Amino acid sequence: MIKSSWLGLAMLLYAAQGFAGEVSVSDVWSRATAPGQDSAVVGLRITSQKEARMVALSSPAAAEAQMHSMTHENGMMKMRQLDSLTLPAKQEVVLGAGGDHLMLVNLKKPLKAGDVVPLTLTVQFADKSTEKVEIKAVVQPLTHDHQHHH
Ligand SMILES: [Cu+2]
Repeated sequence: MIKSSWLGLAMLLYAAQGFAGEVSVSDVWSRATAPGQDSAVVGLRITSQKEARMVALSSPAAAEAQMHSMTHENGMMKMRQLDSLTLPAKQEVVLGAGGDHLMLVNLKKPLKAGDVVPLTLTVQFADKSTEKVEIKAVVQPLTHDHQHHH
């Protein structure tokens, strides 16, 4: 009995961290929405053992989930939707720390601190095979210094 519940817990942790085959994901976060805000940034750390590209993502929490890049042009912050994100082999890619990030667009309801938002990432390898990675973003409190304007 004890053995099986430990196994259950281990499997739960395994799933929560999003380890699936070649791709591992950790530190998945989003941020509570301000009143009237209907999009939210998602950050994470992702490592693929083989060279790959993130080609799609989706979440039941939003009408759309997108990959974005953020650049500064003429003193203005600009976000651009990306078709894919490159994942070099065995190299951790950090999303959400000021540059490339994921974005939930047209949220079905506001995000509150402590909410858990499921997402599905689709990663494609050089041989065109794909892997789906199920992850869960933990919603952090809205703070001033991390505001992400769209
Ligand atoms: Cu964005």
